[in-house]
Amino acid sequence: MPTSTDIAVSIAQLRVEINHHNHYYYVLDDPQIPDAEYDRLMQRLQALELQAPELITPDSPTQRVGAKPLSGFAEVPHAVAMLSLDNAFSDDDMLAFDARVTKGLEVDEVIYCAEPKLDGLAVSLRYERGLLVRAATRGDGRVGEDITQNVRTINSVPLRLMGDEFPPVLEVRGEVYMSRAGFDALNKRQRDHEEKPFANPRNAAAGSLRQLDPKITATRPLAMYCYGVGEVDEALSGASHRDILACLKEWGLPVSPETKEVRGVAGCLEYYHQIGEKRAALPYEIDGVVFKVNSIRQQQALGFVSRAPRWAIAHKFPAQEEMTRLIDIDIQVGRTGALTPVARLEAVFVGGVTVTNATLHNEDEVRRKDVRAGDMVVVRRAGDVIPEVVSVVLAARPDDARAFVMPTDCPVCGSEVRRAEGEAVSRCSGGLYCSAQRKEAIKHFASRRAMDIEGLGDKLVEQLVEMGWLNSVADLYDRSALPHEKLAGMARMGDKSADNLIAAIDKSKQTTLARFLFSLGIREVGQTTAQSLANHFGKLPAIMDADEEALLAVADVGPVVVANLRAFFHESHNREVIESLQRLGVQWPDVAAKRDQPQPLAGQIFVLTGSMESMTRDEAKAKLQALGAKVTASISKKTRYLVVGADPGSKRDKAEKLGVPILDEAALESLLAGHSVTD
Ligand code: I6G
Repeated sequence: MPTSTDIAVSIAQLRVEINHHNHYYYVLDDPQIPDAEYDRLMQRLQALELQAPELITPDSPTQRVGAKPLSGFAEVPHAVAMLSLDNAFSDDDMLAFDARVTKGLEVDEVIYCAEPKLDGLAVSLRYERGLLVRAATRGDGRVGEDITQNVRTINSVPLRLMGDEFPPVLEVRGEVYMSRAGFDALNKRQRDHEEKPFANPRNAAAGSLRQLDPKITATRPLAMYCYGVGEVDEALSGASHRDILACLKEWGLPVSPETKEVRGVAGCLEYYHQIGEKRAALPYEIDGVVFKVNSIRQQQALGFVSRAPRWAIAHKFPAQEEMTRLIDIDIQVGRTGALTPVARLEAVFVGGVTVTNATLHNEDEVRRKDVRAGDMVVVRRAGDVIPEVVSVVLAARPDDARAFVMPTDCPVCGSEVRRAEGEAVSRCSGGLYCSAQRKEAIKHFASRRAMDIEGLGDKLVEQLVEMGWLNSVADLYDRSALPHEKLAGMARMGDKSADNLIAAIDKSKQTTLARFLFSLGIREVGQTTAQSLANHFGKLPAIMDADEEALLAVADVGPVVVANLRAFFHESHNREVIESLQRLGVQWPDVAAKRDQPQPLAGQIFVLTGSMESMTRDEAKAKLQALGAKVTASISKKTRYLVVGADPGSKRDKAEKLGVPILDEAALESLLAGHSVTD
């Protein structure tokens, strides 16, 4: 029978151990033990605390969630005001800021500390003798709201600081945010429960922090990065902002790994452009970069103007959301006949480009957002993502706004529009009779990842289809259907371009089975599935005639893909097109079917980054897949190898952080040649 002292000792040890693993998992992104082992530690602690409830303290890792719902948020005055930042919207604004700083300090050049500006919510954490006692929103800068119970549920926020070097009173300022992946998962959950999804990660983070019931906040994937301090009752060691961040990190607080010292305004602008390029690959949204004069002495010399420091500035990226008028809702018919409602907009500059169209996804989305022609809408364009209508500004709705009705006939070919039960998408039933579907099918067929016909751009395909000269992909290879003169006579073509295009078409005749299958544009058959089918069956006739059971035996192939494959190959028109293509010279070597081929990389996940010299990334991917490997776009703990070419970008950093082994091009070639590599 353990004594009460034994229990107290075990509890103390478990708390230290769990806090250590929390820090590695949530703050350093570098888990040290499997999740199941962590869960076991937590369960053991819970069991011991149940035996000795008098030993439960507020900083125990079991106590993150558990507080009762509040009836409202109490006010919290900030001992040191939470300031705002001045903004710079251009390089010129940055030059002007730097000129003010250097002039004020009477120096030629300043060292700045740079870090991304997260698109989240500013909060202040108050630690007393290392314990988290209060968390508050910024509010109006002088008085915020008490959100302690909610912030306690954020796993990357320590309930107790690490070590014992921290000042007795320490207020830490930072930004609470939601990662993109967390946001997507939350919105999926919201939709599954028929609840309203959030418009963007910032709104989701704000909504989650302002929950009166901390149990709800605990289910929300929030995180935090700290960027500075408020009230501190002992001078912090260190002469620079960077030193302060290093202290915060040492005490277990999360600090952005992107933080960097830069020299002068040139260094600031370089950092801004580098982060801008990395922006879409970051796991969270940012809306700019913050630059701070690094030396604390220089910060003090510069001081403040009204409510912003003179020594800091936020260099903002172009806004990703703007308001504009929705003129009308058009219908776009895609390759598979899907009818997509598209908003035609009054031109608006958003996310760094002028946008005139934005997707509305499908009929249900239009209804859910209640978007009507004539409305003022919020348009979002993030990175290279297709612009979308996020929401309607209902207060600005005109009396004559027109509701959307999905047409019953295809606006391009007049065929009946059908919406299958349980599906969100309405489709034109015209198949390749519909010129819109034909255009898209041919564009897909010719695209780089499919038959790779260089010089056959989208506009040219559209014109050729409209002229009635290109009715099927087989016509591309048939010089009697599409002779040199016709091609040369098209807008922006001529003899030379027609020659080049015909040479590119001829070159594409030598292809691979996987590419050919992918180029057919069968629904849900992407590159990976096409490669799996090619690896498994080796020959096209075997795929065309495979029954359901045989198809289901292929990796990555489920009932939906089986149904699509069977429907496609059942269609006599499709078989005829394939026959014509082969008759006109399209060919590929048979692949050794899976049963004859070794799969030494089966079950291993690879990620490719950077450009390679001896092969393209697509070729490397195909070769890896042929050996059974799975090739994915993003790195996780499950990744077996990251293959890096030249200019690898942020994936390399992530791999190093997660301990994923890295292969260079030579090692990849050696692996593909059947040699083993050492991690
Ligand atoms: O709102 C903010 C975001 C990020 C900040 C900030 C920051 O540093 C990375 N820094 C300061 C000093 C302030 N607001 C006032």
